Amino acid sequence: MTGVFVTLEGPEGAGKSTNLGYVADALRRAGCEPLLTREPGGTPIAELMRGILLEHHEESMDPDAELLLVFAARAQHLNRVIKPALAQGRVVISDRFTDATYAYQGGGRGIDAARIAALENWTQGSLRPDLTLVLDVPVEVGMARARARSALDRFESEQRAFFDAVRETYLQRAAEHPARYRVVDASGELDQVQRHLEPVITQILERWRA
Ligand code: Z5A
Repeated sequence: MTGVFVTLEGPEGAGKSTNLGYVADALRRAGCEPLLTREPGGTPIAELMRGILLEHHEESMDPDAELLLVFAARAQHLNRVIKPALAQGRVVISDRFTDATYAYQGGGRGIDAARIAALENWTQGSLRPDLTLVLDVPVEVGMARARARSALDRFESEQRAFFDAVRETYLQRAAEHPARYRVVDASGELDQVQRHLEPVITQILERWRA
């Protein structure tokens, strides 16, 4: 693998999509054309699985089924899109990846992290992101943004304790592995958040050129 694998994470309403565009534009101006993708999803088959995960259903989804579906979509995405692009030396930026599984299925649903780690190792082997950007917002700020934007999906309709656990898990993982994570305060005005992203953009470019 010669490319650079960057993942963007954070709770609801953190502004991942908005800031993904900002980072990508900055990279392009520097002559680097990143591959932008997302999870769940990123290929036609994985996008079908995303629909099942995000839509509301009359039947409640079993947490194990949810976890396995997340990793099924990831296997498709990783093998069809991410790995080939990294092999070509590209910068790949994924809007969410396995940290979201630890945060939502682990923190939110209460699934043991060891079970998630077993699936992570099985699906990814030794592949991990080179850099993970966590856009952090207090739950009430993020949920207010999500509500103002559109109808709430199956995850966004969860209770407050679920979102507290999601945020806490992200921050805990970032604290445990500081070399891979950059936590950016995403609660302020957009231009302020984007100023905090400048060192991250520099870091991505340095790795890409190395
Ligand atoms: N999920 C999972 O459970 N397990 C997994 O392993 C994975 C995912 C990979 C879909 O993800 C769901 O899948 C997700 C977890 C679960 N839960 N949900 N929902 P998603 O990433 O596609 O969904 P999302 O969290 O809703 O992401 P998003 O659409 O990218 O939203 P966002 O991060 O909040 O970004 P945004 O659209 O850029 O911002 C939201 C709004 O806030 C928008 O109107 C912006 O204009 C506004 N905004 C953004 N920044 C600011 C600032 N700074 N000030 C004011 N307003 C702002």
